[in-house]
Amino acid sequence: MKDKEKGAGMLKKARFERNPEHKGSKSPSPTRASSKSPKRAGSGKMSDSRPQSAKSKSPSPSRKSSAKSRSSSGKRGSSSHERKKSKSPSPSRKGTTSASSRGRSAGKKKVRVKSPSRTQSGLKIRDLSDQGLTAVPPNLLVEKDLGIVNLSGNNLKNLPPEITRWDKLEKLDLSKNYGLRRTKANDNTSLPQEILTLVNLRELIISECNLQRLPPIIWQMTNLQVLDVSRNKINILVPEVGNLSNLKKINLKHTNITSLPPEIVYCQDLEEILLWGNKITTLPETLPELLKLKTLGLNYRDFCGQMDAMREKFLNTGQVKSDYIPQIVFDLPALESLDLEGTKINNMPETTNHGLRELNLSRNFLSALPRSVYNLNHLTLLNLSDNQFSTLPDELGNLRSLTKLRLANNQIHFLPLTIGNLKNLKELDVSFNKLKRLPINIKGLRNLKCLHAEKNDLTAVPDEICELVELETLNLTENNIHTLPMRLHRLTKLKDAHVYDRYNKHGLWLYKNPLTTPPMEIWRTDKTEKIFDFLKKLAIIKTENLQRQKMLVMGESQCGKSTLIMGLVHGISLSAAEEEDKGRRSKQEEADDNKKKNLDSNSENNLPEIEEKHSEVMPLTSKTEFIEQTIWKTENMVEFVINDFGGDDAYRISYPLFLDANALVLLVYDHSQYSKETHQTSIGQWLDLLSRYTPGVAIKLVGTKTDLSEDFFEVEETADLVQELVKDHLENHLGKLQMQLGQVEKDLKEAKVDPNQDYISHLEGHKKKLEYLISKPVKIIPEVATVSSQEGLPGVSSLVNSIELLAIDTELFPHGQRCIPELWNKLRARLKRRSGYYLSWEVVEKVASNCHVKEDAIENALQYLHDIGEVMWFKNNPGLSKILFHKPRLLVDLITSLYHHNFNEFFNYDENKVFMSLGKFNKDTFNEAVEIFVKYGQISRPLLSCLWFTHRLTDMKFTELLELMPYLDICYTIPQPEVPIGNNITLPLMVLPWYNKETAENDVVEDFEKSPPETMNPVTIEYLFPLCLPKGVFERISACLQDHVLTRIDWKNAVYATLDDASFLLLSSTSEQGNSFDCIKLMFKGQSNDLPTSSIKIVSQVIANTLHKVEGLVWKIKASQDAWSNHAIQFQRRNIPTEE
Ligand SMILES: Nc1nc2c(ncn2[C@@H]2O[C@H](COP(=O)(O)OP(=O)(O)O)[C@@H](O)[C@H]2O)c(=O)[nH]1
Ligand SMILES: [Mg+2]
Repeated sequence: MKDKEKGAGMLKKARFERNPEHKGSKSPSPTRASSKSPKRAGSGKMSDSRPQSAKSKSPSPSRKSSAKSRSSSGKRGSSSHERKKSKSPSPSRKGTTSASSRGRSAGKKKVRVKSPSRTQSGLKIRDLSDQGLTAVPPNLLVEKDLGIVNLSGNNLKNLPPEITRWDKLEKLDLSKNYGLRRTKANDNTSLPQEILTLVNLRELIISECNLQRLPPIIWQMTNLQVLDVSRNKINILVPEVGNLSNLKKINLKHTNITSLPPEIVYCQDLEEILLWGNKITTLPETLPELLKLKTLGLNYRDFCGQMDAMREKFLNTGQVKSDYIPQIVFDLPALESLDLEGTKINNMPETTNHGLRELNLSRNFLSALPRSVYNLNHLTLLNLSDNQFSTLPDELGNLRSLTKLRLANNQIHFLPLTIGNLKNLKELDVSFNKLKRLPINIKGLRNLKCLHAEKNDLTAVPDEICELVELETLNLTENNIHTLPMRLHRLTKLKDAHVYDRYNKHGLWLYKNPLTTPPMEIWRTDKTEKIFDFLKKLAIIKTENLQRQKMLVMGESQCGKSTLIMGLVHGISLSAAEEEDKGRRSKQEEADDNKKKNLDSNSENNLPEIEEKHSEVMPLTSKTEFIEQTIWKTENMVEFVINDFGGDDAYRISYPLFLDANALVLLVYDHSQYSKETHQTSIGQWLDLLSRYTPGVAIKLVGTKTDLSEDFFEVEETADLVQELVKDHLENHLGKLQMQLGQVEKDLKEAKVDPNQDYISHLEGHKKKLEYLISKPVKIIPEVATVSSQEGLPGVSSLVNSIELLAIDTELFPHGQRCIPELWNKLRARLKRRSGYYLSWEVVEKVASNCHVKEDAIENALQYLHDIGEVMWFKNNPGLSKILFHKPRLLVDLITSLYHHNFNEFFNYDENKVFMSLGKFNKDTFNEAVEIFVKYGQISRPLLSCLWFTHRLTDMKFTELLELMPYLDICYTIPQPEVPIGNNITLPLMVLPWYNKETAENDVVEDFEKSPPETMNPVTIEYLFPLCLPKGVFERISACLQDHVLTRIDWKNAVYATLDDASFLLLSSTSEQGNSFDCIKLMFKGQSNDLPTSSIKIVSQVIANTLHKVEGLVWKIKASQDAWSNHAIQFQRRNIPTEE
C-alpha cells in the first residue's frame, strides 16, 4: 500500500512542474504534502519558469513588512427562542376578598381554592372570612409576621387592642361585619386606638358594614394607600379624608354621598376615585389639582338626569348648549378614561385630559369636537358613534395611538385622507353613514382587523383594501358594490364569510349589494376560499404578458423536493409515481443495454442534440443529480421553469452558476424531521447560501411529508416554529451586518488619522457593500406552505395557488410581466437551433442580426431568455459574459459528469465497459487513476474521456470543452507535455480542487516561514469573513490562481505556489465554533527584502475577482501599512493584469 502511494506521488509530482526538465527529486510532491513538502518545494528554488509567459520583473524595493497575523473574533449572537414566561403569583388577590371580588364571595366557600399562605414578601396570609366569628380568635392575635388578614363576612363588633402584634400587617379586610356599626357620634370602639401602631397597613377594606359614620380613627391612618368604604350609607365624606396623604385609591361606591370635600386634593397621590352608585351633583373645583388621578368612576348621566323633553329637543337641534357636565372633568390631566355616553351633550369644552386613553362620546348630539381632542396622544379608543358628524377634520390623523375608532351612525360623507396615518388602528366602524367611497389612504391601516362599513353608499371597494392583510372582518352589507377587487384574496386572515362571532358579524359580509363579480353562487358562502379562488383565477387570466419564470427548488437532500415537483407538475402522488417508476425501470434497463452496445460509435462529428427533458416525469428511485430542469404550466397557464437542485454536497460548488436573484426560490424542508436542532441544516444554511449569492431573492418555505405528522396542530406548530426561527435567523444576520457596519465606520475614523488611500478605499468599499446588503435582505413570503406527497396531495393545490399569485405579483417579479418583441422569440428559436455547447459572442451577434434584433437590444433579449430559462447567460461574470449557453441542459450535463454524488457506482471497472474500451485502462491503471481523482481531484485525459463519454465528443470538441471549463471557476487544466512521456493514463489534465481531501496541517505555515530565504519574514495579508465563507469559494480561488502560478501544491484548504519573484501560501481556516471569523490567509515571500509587489497584486486580484462574484459576501482585509502603501493589495474587481 505504501509503495503504491509513493508511486502515485511520483506520478503526480510531474504534474505540478511546468518544466519537465526540472522534475528532480527536490520538487514538491503533493502526496507527501502533509509531511513538510513545502519546505522541500521551497528548496527546489522554484526556478522553473513557464515557457508561455516569460515574466521577469525585478521586485520593487520596499521595506520588509512584518504583518502580524491577527485574528479578530466576532461575536455570533446566539438567538434564544424560549419565550420567557414570567408569571408571578399574585397571592394578595386570591387570599382575600377584595372589593372587586364582591359578589363572588357568596359562593366562595364552595369553590374555595387553596390560597397561598404567604405574601410575595414572605409574610403570612390568614383568611378567616365567613366563619361566623364574633371576636378575633386569640390564636390569631398571637401570630407573628402576618401580612394579610381577611376577616370579612363575620360578625365582629370590634378589634381588640392586641392587634398591635400585627406590626407587619399590610392589608386588613373587615368588610361585611355588620356588628361594627356604631350610631353614636363619639363611639370609637370598633377600631381601637392601637390600629395606629400598624404602620405598615396599606390597605383597609371596611365596605358593606352598614356604617353611617366611618370610625374617625381612619383619618389618622396616614399610611393607608387603599381605602374601601363602599356600600355604607355615610351620606357625607368628611374633610379629614385630606389627612390621608398617601392614599392612592378610594372606593366610595354606593355611599349616598353627593360631592367630595375640596380637601380631597391633599391626597396628592390619588389615582382612583370610585363614585358609581351615588347621586353626585357637584365636584370640588380643586379636583384638577390631583395630578395623578387616572380614574374617576362617575355616572355622568346623572348630570342630565332631569332633562325634560323640550330641553332635550333644543340640545338636539343645537339651540342651547349643554354645559351641565362639570368643566373640571375635562381638566384632569391624568384621567385615563372618560365615558360620556348618552349624556345628551351637544358640545364638549376644550380638554386638558392629556393622559386620556379612552374617550366615549357615543349617543350624543355632537357634530364637532374641540381641537384639543385631536391632540390626545395617548388616546386608544375614540367612540363617536350615534352623533351628528358629517365630516371629520384632517387632525383625526394625529391620533396615532388609536386602536379603535367608532364612527357608526353619523352622516359622514367622506373620511379624511389622514385616516391612513392611524397605523395602530385595529377596529374601524364607519357603518350607517353616507360614504360613497373609502379613501385609498386606507391602505395605511396595516394593523386593521375589523372594518365595519355596512349601510353606506359605497359603489366600489378600493384596491388598496387588499393591503390590509390583518383584516379578519370586513362588513360591506347594504352598499352599492358591483365588483370585488381581484386581489382581495391577499386578505388571508379573512377566512369566514357571513358568520357571527357571539353576536357580532364576523368575516366578510356582502349581503344586499348588486354584486356581479363574483356571481351570487360564488359569494354566498361561509368560507371566503371560494370567493378568493374565483378572484385569483380572474386576476391571473387578466394578467397580460405574463412570461415564464424561473423557480429554484432547494433544500437538504432527501427532504422531498423532487417528489413535490412531481406533485406540482403532474399531480402525481408518491404511490402513483412508484407504480409508474417500476414500469419505467424495466424499460430503462433495456435502453441502457442498448447504449452500452453502441459505445464505440463515438467518432461522429456532430454533437448529438440532447433533448431537454421538458415536463418529462423523472425517475423516482434515483437521487436528483446536480439539477433537473422541468417546464411547468399550471392550469391557469402560469408558466415556470423549475430547477430542482440536487441537495448533495458534491453539487455545492456549482450552485452559484444556477442561482438567480430574479427567480422564486422554494426552500423545501422535511417537516417530519424539523426541529430547533435541525434548523440550521434544513433551512438555516440555505438561507445563508441565498443571502450570500442572491441578496433580495424571494423565498417561499415549503414543509413536506406532513403525512408523517401526528396531527394537524403539530403541523401548524412546526410551521409557526419555522416562521419564528427563520425570522430570528434573518434578524441575526442583519444584526451581524449592522455590527460590521458600526465596526467599519469606527475603522474608517481611525484610518483617517494616518491616512492611507488604498486602505481607506477598501474600507469604504466594505462599508458600501454592507449598506447595500442591509438594504437587500432575502424576502420571505409569509405563510409557510405545508404539503404531503401522499395520496390526495394535501396542501399542494393551495401551494400551486400561492405560487401562481406570487408569479403575477409585480412587486416581487417586475420582469414577469413584460412585452416581448416578436423578434426575440425568433432569436430564441434560432439560437436554440445552433449546435455545440455554447455560442461565442460573434455567433450570437450574427444570429441576432439575422433576426433583425438590433445590437443594443441583444443584451435585453438575452437577459429575457435567461430569465425564462431558455439560455444561460452570465452577464455579470467577466469570464463568461461573452459566452452564451444556449442549451442549459448541456451545461448541466457537463457539470453533472464531473460532480456526482455517487461516483462509486459509476467507477465500477467490471460493470462499466467504458473504462476498458474508451479509456484503455487495465484494472490497475484504472484504480490508480480513480484514486488520484477521488483523493486529489486530478483527472487524467483517459478518465475524463470516460466521464464525458455520453457526450460523444470529437477531439476538437473535447479540446474546446477543456478550454471552456476553467471559465466556470470550478477546475483548472494543466498543459500537457508536447512530447508524451510514458503512460499518460494517470497524468492529470484537469484538477477539481473541490475533491481534494488532503488537509494542510498547521506545520505548513511553519514550513513556509522556514523556507528560504530563511532570514525573511513572510508578508501576511488576511481576508476576514464576518459572515462565514460559503462552501466552494476557496476552491474557486484555487482554480482561478492557475493562470498565474508557476508551480503549485494543493491541499483541501491550502495552496502553496510560486510566481516569478515570490512564493506564497494561501490558507483557508473556517471557524466551526463560530467564535472567530472565517479567514483566508495569504503569506508571501519574495526573494529579497523588497515587498514582492507584483506578485501580491496578481494573487490579491484573483482573490478579489473571485470574492466579488459572490454578491452577498463581505470581507475585510488586514495587512501591514507597507502592503497598503505600495498599492500591492488589489481589492476591487478588475480584469486581471496579464502582463505587468
Ligand atoms: N411519507 C412521505 N414521504 C415522502 C414525501 N415526499 C417525499 N418522500 C420520500 O422522501 C424521499 C426523498 O424524496 P425526494 O423527492 O427524492 O427528495 P429530494 O432529495 O429532496 O429530491 C423519498 O424516499 C420519498 O419517497 C411525502 O410527502 N411523504
Ligand atoms: Mg431530488
